[in-house]
Amino acid sequence: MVQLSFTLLPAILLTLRVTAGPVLVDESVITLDISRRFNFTGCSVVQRDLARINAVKNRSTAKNGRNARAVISEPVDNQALTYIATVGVGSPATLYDLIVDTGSSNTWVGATKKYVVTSTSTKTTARVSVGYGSGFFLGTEYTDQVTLAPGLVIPKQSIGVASRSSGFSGTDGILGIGPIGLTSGTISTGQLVPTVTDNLFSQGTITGNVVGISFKPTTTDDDVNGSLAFGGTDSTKFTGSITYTAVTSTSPPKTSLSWGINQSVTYGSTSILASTAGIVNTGTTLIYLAANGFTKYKSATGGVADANTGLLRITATQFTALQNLNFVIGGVAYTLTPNAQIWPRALNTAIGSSASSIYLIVANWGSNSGEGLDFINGYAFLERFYSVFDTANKRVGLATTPFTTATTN
Ligand SMILES: *[C@@H]1O[C@H](CO)[C@@H](O)[C@H](O)[C@H]1NC(C)=O
Ligand SMILES: *[C@@H]1O[C@H](CO)[C@@H](O)[C@H](O)[C@H]1NC(C)=O
Ligand SMILES: *[C@@H]1O[C@H](CO)[C@@H](O)[C@H](O)[C@H]1NC(C)=O
Ligand SMILES: CC(=O)N[C@H]1CO[C@H](CO)[C@@H](O)[C@@H]1O
Repeated sequence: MVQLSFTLLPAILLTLRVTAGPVLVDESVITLDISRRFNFTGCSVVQRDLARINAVKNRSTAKNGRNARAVISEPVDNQALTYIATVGVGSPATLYDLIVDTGSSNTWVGATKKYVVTSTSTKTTARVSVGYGSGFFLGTEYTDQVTLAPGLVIPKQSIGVASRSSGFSGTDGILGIGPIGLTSGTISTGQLVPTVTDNLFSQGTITGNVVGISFKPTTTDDDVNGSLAFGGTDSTKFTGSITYTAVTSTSPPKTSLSWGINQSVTYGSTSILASTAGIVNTGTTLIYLAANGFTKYKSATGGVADANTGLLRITATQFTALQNLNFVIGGVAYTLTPNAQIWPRALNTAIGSSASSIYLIVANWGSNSGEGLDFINGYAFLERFYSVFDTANKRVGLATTPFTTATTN
């Protein structure tokens, strides 16, 4: 293993904890540490998640993807929980703090820190606009050199440069690592925009068109708790082996444009959701289940809706009686222990609730199953399992980690 150094310039935010150096795991896999940032302002975690997911759904169902306008009027303007990668653009590189998002595929900068034009910057004639539910950006498409880490350099990456954006206070834009199909209709030339992973792969920098993602549960609000592996998987971050499942063929809506999979859900021995399609998404904080499944989970746990947070609240007695929640994917059960089913208690006050209450991290998607987007496995799931987004083979991989059954809460 070779340790590389990656000097990070002082960040504009006092709260940004700079990440450790990226690590070359083997010949072709390079990992990049990402830091977690929690910034609760205004509306509930649930409102913010639902707005963002509706935007993903709209993007993947729209005929031509041109629905940014519908999203611009969306009043939700906050970010609750995000993972940030510090990415260099230009030469010499300016560093931008970008949200890592598997639910969108355009990479763009300029929301907070202004884009700095250098000798590697080329302005194109294309306009770009993307709506996220929790915000949007409009601007111009450039090509520029993008440096994710030493050895992970893309000389001519197509990136958006924002002239207007909303909902991205405290961050500079997005590193979109979703499937290329989600860029449909985002730029005025009508072309698709290859992602950073697509370009690293096509230029031969990485030998697999794959991103492996490791997040860890945490109880503090701002720290380095994740890493991205480009080109393969980082075996130091998971236990056992990775099981892959094909991206779902279910449509409509075209869940397969995002990272869609088939999954069934049980609580103890009670069936909560029969096998159906949904997505695994880093742009979502909680886990969402179709209304019919959520209702079963609610009655099985005894949770009551908490108006303040939008989450289910349980008593200490109900907590001790919680059973495992199992997500069956590709024939393998991925289990959330009772401890993994509750919101980090140390962050209760950060979401505007009482420190002594116990909240569940499973929330209501709102519509019944059968629509093709019947669950969203967000961070609450991804912090307990290693995930692999394999574009080349159109599949999603999952594995247990040292944190899968850890008591962190
Ligand atoms: C999604 O599209 C519907 C109509 O198709 C629109 O009413 C809604 O505002 C859109 N929501 C988001 C978040 O884009
Ligand atoms: C938190 O969000 C608010 C509102 O969006 C923003 O003004 C503030 O700068 C953000 N703080 C950080 C540390 O990101
Ligand atoms: C997913 O579920 C759908 C609906 O049951 C089924 O048609 C499909 O074959 C399943 N598997 C994949 C990989 O899409
Ligand atoms: C669970 C875990 O590994 N948490 C770590 C998150 O990162 C901070 C440092 O930034 C560590 O102190 C925590 O232990």
